[in-house]
Amino acid sequence: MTEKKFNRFTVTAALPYANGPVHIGHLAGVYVPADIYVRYLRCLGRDVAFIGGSDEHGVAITLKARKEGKTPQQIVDRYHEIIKKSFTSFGISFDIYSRTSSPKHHEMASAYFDKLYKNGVFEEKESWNFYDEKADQFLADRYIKGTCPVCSFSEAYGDQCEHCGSTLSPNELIHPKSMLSGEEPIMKATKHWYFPLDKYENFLREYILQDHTEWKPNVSGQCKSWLDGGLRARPMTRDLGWGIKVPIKGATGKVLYVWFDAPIGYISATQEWAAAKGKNWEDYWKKEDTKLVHFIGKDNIVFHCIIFPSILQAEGSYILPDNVPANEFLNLEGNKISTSRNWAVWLHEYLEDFPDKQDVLRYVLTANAPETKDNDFTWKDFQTRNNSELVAIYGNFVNRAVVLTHKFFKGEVPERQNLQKIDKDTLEALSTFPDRIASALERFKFREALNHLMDLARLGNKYLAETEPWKLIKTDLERVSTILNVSLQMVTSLGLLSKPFLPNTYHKLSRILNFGDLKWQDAGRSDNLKKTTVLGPALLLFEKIEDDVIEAQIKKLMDTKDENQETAVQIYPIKEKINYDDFMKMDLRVGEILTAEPVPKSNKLLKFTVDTGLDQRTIVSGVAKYFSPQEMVGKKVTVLLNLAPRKIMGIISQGMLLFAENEDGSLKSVAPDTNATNGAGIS
Ligand code: B3M
Ligand code: ZN
Repeated sequence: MTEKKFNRFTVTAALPYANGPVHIGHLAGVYVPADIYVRYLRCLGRDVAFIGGSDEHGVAITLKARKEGKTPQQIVDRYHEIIKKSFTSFGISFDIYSRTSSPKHHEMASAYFDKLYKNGVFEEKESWNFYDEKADQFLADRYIKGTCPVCSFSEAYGDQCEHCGSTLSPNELIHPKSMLSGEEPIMKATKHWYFPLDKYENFLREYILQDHTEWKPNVSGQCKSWLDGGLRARPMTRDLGWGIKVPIKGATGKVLYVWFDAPIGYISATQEWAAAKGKNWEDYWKKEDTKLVHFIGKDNIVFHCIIFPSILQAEGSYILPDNVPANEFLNLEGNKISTSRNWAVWLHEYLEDFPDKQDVLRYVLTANAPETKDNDFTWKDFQTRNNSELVAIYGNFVNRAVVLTHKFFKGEVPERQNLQKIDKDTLEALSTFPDRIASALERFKFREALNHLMDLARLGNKYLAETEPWKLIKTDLERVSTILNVSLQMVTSLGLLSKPFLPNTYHKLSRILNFGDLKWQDAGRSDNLKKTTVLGPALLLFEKIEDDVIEAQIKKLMDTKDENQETAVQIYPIKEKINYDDFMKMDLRVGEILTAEPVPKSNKLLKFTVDTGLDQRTIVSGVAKYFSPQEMVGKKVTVLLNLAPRKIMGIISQGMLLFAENEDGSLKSVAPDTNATNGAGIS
């Protein structure tokens, strides 16, 4: 397939929810790769719009507001500023960082909805939802809590049990309660406007699986499983007070679904930016020669590859995303990053603890990026990469070439003559780096591109190690002159090619080498630095990070874990008293696992066939994180036999297996010893 020629680039980065600060997981997953890509495009002189902003609607923000006794607007005002400031300080070079609570966005998103409505795109449907009579409002899934039907965790949300990870719907909860009034909610009819996603299956199959075979496998794979799982119409309105009012009659008290309005935020932000720059925003969203790229985390793939393109297609005048190079997740010290448990390295705190070390974190998060699978960030790895790679390879090479030039040639770039084979081979190798790096960047392979950059620094160190100019100074100054000239040509290209990855380091090198107006296109040449050039002072590019600094960061994190441990145990205060008869209603038996298998589209559930001594039945448990199917087969278990059957991920689960939860959240099976017979009663 011939590579399409683009004259313009619209690059978006996922709009972070304005209900908390940004952490290294966001940076690794979305913002650092996006920023590298746009800086690279700008190095090529391309016409780029880099669009960002805060996502300020949705239930999560209203929950945060309730928890803090603030209004949603106060919450988003606070975090929008914190996020925007930390992106700016870190060097994420948005052309605009807007926000979806802006009047401009409200106007754009409701006009977009209205156009689809008038074109008859939506299906109006009535559904039954939980309603809190005391609070006089419908309840979003997250506003309902109850007992999980899978693991009996008493604090499960209406959409998900955070304990066993099961995806739930509110009517599966046992004893649901409204988080607004604490009362048991009633079911009440409500009307919503559904986008007929099912009608876009053929379009999506062609758009994703035929027209864009170049998409990352983790992205197209997830899209294919969504398509194969069958698409269904999805409501694009919600019964919520906070959000963009639905601009049609009969929709009082309803707002646009956050995932309808937020991606349109990319468009409204572009309109805002273009107006300020005297540009035409439609060039960036409606011209076929514009390449639209969305940088996101894997949890946003369905919204950016399935729903948003269908909504764009339904309107008919927009281009479609040309690529969505989603990254996987970054974990922290072996655990999932968690905002609620404060298990994170916050960007604004990093900037306080490591002033002027933005490039170090950019480097580590790129070198360790979760591009194809989840990856882990550890502070030891951060220290090792800084000390063994940035200091010992990159900084060491630059420093030796510059210091020796100052020492032996008063800082003047010496001339090159009588090239030997090693000089010619090295300059030949130098000329290959720009294409190697550009090719990787064009394919969104940022780890690979950064590794090529470091290979250039490794080549420089190897060249100096093999030519040892410091030993020739007394005997062959001409040779030293040539060696340092070759080295400085390499340092110049290293600087030019570093600009997308390590912008601060690029600026330092441009001051050291005075290569002011050289461009990306000059990188790889052997004649960039002229003999007349006088070098600036040898600035320190990177400094060693000592053990005590890292130990302090690890301690800070582990203290958070200890706090969580305490709360983890407190999560289960003793439940309300019951009488003997209540207990005797439960029919607990000894059972045995006959078969075990994962549940499709869930990484938390296992489906068992259990021999209960009375029958063989299917039971679904949220234990996949702690047990493999293989290790469960043959295990004796305790079964709650007479729990009403529940439909979980489409599977009828007839009963429940009992597990004990350790302080760290891990589960252990509760089982009689092996000689108890299947069906034996437990009381
Ligand atoms: N606010 C980010 C998230 O899911 C979500 C992205 C919107 S991009 C239009 O955490
Ligand atoms: Zn559960």
